[in-house]
Amino acid sequence: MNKFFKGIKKIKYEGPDSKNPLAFKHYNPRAKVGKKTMQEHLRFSVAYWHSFKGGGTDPFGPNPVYDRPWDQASDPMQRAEDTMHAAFEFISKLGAPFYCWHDRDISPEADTLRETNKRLDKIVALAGKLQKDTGVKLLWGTSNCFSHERFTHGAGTNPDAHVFAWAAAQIKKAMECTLELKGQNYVFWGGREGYSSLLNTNMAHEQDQMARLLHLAVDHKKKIGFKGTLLVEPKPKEPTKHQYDYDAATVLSFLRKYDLLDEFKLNIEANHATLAGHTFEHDLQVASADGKLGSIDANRGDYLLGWDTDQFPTDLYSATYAMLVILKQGGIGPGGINFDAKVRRGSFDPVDLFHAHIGGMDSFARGLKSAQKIIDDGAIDGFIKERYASYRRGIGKKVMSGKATFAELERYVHQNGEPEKMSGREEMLENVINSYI
Ligand code: XLS
Ligand code: CA
Ligand code: CA
Repeated sequence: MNKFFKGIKKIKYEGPDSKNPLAFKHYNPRAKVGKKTMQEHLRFSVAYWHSFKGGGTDPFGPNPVYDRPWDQASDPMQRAEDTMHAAFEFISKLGAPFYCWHDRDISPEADTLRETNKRLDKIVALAGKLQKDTGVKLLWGTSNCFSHERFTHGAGTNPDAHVFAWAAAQIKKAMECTLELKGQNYVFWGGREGYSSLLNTNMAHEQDQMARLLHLAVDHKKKIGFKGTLLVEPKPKEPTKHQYDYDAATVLSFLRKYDLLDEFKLNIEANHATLAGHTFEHDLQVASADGKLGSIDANRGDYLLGWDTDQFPTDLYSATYAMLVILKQGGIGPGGINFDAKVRRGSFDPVDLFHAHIGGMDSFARGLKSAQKIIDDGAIDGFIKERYASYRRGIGKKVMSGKATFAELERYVHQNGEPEKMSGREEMLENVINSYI
């Protein structure tokens, strides 16, 4: 396997002092942090679409600019096979344990669903062989129900039931392919499940439709014996004006309303959280607090740009805050940390894919090490525990046990007057975080 990334050897861990740009400085897969190895903690995954199918196009430059020798053959199936070989060469050399795909990234659509599925079967067989040869595993599969023109007005939320049927048929097959490749999760991202204008939209109906689609997916999961986790990935907008899966809190209440909460977890993407007006760690925390943080897309946005730039993560604070949430909930598995990220348009060389992933993996490795130390030292947790101490005794304990009444709380205030002021110590806590980074 040395065809598309010639001259690049397996990326090794060389330690923080290394000046080799094609080496890890912090990600040492076998090194232990706490009770697990870094590889077990971080479960890194490479996104097939951005890294192998993306062309670096943007709204002002519709023609591809990336140099991608594997995506050149005139026959689309040859292109798909070459791309699969390139992907496994890249992922093995990088040393990421996982990858993930949309059905239409790995195999091109044909004229009929029957023919499309046949193509998919052929490519899935190749992927299965390459997974076996390399040991790379499938973190998740998903269905692209947003690029084809039939999905212009949505997939599961389309006003036309014929399109709903198409989405269902496509998801059915993608779930089966995910099972075939022993995928550990299956993702639902509603790229066009929202609206462009309220003037032509029956919102309540569309949400009922979406819930129907997810219930059908749960039924099919059980029918085929897929044991992986079903994940919904929130995103607020773009290209739609509004997507129903706006953010973690919205998705959780949607799942609760439609009796789907037991069957799903969330895949939280950094950039989608910021587009929703939150920090990454906010949405991670919202999902985790409900026991529903299933997986992560670690790509970030640019705070000066209002769209989904899907950049590789390099911010050590963000990585540390993310790892704090993950460690506190006991890990991210069977989900992982997926780089749903693309190199910038100007970074068109294949080697740039290595630089980008190495940077992302090293950032999260540093985040992991800092977060573990912060937790081991009780540097933040001790403060938080103390802050809520009044709920573990006296009147607070009674409140939490559900035994206090309004009348009793009123009596308490009459007897005890004003509470003592307590500082939140934000600046001190920020300094504590700085001392670990
Ligand atoms: C796009 C989404 C997409 C999902 C998978 O913004 O992030 O890539 O992760 O469909
Ligand atoms: Ca994503
Ligand atoms: Ca994105």
